[in-house]
Amino acid sequence: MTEHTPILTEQQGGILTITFNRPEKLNAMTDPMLEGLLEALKQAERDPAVRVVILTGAGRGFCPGQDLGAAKERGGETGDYGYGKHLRETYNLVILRMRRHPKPIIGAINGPAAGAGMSIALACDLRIAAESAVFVQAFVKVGLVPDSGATWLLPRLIGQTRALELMLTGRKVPAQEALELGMIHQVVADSQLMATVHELAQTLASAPTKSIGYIKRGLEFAATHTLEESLEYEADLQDMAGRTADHHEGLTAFLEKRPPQYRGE
Ligand code: LHQ
Repeated sequence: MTEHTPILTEQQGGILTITFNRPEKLNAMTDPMLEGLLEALKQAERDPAVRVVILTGAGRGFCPGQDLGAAKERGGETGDYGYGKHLRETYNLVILRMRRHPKPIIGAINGPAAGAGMSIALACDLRIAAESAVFVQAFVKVGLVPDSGATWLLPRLIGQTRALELMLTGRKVPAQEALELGMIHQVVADSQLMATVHELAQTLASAPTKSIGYIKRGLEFAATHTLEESLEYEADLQDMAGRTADHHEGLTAFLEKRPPQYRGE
């Protein structure tokens, strides 16, 4: 682990933890952070030893979105902040890489997740939040619109009506309410967050990794396709899953009445 870098990575067994590291600004996003995040995600994709990714924030914040100081500087004197280009070249690549990532990504939401930081939280596959965490569709508060996938991800998790209310008001949603809305899947005491996340990560790290990647692909595909198309896609994915060593191990272990030893192959 290297200190003073905006993104920290640490690998323990099959678990790679990526930590946003600007705690004095609640981990507000800067370009070096976005570059570091993208690189860490790519590395996790390439490295067969990585079987699950945890995304979290250093200090008391998860990520409050774009660093607004850096955003102001971008505008300079012209008043053209160039957000569209910035999004296309950075955040959009991060979100797509997360959604298409072959390994499961767990968001350990340790504190405020706002603006594009909330979008990054929503792009994780599973979300466990500390009870003091809050989720904020902060965009409207600074005269912007939800980005980095928020318009696509949030209504799919909590429904159009509730998503719109949060986007129009920009109010803070406490972790417990986020759980009730279906935005996250678990809330735990702040002191229990990382232990709970690690327990889940450990389970996923000893699961059939390729099958998990195909499950993600299946759901992502089905979100934008018909039943007929999804049935076809499922059949293709099942063909691929059926050819993995882990499937062979699963079948053999079942028939030999012993626990399977999955190697992610
Ligand atoms: C921050 C930030 C921050 C800089 C806290 N920036 N310093 C737009 C443009 C282009 C591309 C990508 O996408 C976007 C969309 C966006 O993401 S726009 C940004 C949307 N985010 C916000 O508007 C959130 C702004 N932050 C807040 O509303 C609050 O900080 C929350 C509710 C997150 C947390 O409140 P508190 O727990 O009360 O903490 P705090 O406000 O005291 O913040 C602590 C420090 O962090 C403070 O710095 P300071 O030097 O005064 O101690 C804040 O200024 C700094 N900080 N968010 N986005």
